[in-house]
Amino acid sequence: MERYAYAKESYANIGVDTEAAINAVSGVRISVHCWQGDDVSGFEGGGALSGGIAATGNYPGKARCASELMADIDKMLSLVPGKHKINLHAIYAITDKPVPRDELRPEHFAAWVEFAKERGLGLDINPTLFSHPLAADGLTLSHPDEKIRRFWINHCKAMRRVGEFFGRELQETCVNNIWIPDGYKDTPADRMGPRRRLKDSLDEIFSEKIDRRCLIDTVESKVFGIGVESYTVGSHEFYLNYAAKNDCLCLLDNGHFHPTELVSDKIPSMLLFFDKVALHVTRGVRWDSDHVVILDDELREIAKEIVRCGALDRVIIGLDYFDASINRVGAWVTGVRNMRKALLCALLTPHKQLKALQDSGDFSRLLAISEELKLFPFADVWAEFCERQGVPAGAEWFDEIEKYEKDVLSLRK
Ligand code: RNT
Ligand code: ZN
Repeated sequence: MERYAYAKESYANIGVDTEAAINAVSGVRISVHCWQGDDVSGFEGGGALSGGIAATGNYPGKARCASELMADIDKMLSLVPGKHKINLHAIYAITDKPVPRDELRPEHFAAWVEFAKERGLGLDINPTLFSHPLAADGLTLSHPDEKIRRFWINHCKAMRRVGEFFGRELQETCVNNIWIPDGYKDTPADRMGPRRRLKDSLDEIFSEKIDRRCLIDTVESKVFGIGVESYTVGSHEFYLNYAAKNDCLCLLDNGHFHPTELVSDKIPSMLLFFDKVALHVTRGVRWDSDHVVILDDELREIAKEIVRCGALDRVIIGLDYFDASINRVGAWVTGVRNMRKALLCALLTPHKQLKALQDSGDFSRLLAISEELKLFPFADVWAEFCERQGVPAGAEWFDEIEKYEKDVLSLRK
C-alpha cells in the first residue's frame, strides 16, 4: 500500500483525520525571524551585537546587505511548507544614508513591503534597543538619563508607525514586539526605580492609539542575559502585569525562563486571561537562549498545547534563534520545518480520547497510549503535506542548501 494511504488508515483507526490535520497545519502562519540570516547584524553598518545576546561562530556566507538577505530568505522559503510572515527589526531598514533610529519612517521599509507583497507574506516588526551607542551601558527604556530614555521612547513610537504601515499595506495584522536588554550585572541598589521608568516609558509609547487590525503590541520578558545576570528590568511578572492592565500582549520566549519552567505549561494559563499570547520559539542550551529549534519534547508540548486549547488562531507563533556556526540558511530551514512538524504532530494526536483518559483517572492507559503514539507513521503524513506544498519532504532539502552554498554563499568574500 502507498505510504500515505497506510498512515491515513492508521490514524483513522485512532480517530484522527489526517486530511483535516494537513489542512489545518497549512493555514498556520509562522513568523520567521529575518535575523538568522546575518547574526542579528542589520544594515546600519555599525558596531557589534550588544544587549546580552550573542551569535557565536563565523561560518562563511553571511548576508551583508538587503539583497543578499532577501535572496537567502527566498531560498529558505522554497524549502519550508506552509504560510509565513517575516519578522524584521528596526536595524533592517533599507535607506540610502544612515537614519537615526528615532527618525525611522515607513518609507524606510517600503522595499520590505514590496518583497512581502510579491510573495504573499505578512510582516512583523521589532524596535531595536541594542547594538547602539545609546544602549552601550545596557539601559534603554529604563535609563535614569531622561535624554537617553526619550530617544528610545521615540524609537519605539516610530516603529509602531512602521508596523501600522505593514498591517495596512499587507492587510494582515503586524506584531510589534518590544524587548529591551535593560538590567544589571550585579545586585542592584534599586529594583523598583528602573521598573517604574520602564512602566512610564511603555505608557508613553502606547499612548498613541493605533488601529488594532493593523498592529498588535507585545512585550517580551527575560530572566537574564550575558553580563546582565543579577537583575532584569523587564521580568515576567513585570510584563505579565503590564499586559493584563494595558492593551497589549505578553510574548513568551521559551529561552527566557528558568530551565525547568516550561512555556508549554504557561500557554493555557495565558489563554484563560488573554485574548491572545505571542511566542518566540527557540531552544535554550545552558546559558544560551537562542539555539536552532529542533523537534524536542518541549517543542512538541508547546504545539500540543496550542492545538488542544483550540488556539491556533490565538497563539502568535514566531521563531527566534541565531546560529553563526553552521550554514545559516540551513539553520533557518531546520527550525522552520521543525516548528511546522511539531504542529502537524499535535494535529495528529487524539486529544479528545487522551483528555477522557485523564478525566476518568486512567493514567496507566494514558501513559501507555501517549508513548505508543510516538511510533505512529507521522513521517508519511509530513511527506504528503510537503509534497502537496511543493517542497522537499525529506533530507534531500539539504542538497539544495549545499548547492546554494557553492553557487551563492561561498562567493561572498
Ligand atoms: C533576546 C530576545 C529578543 C531577540 C531578538 C533579536 O533575548 O529573545 O527577542 O532575540 O529581538
Ligand atoms: Zn526572543
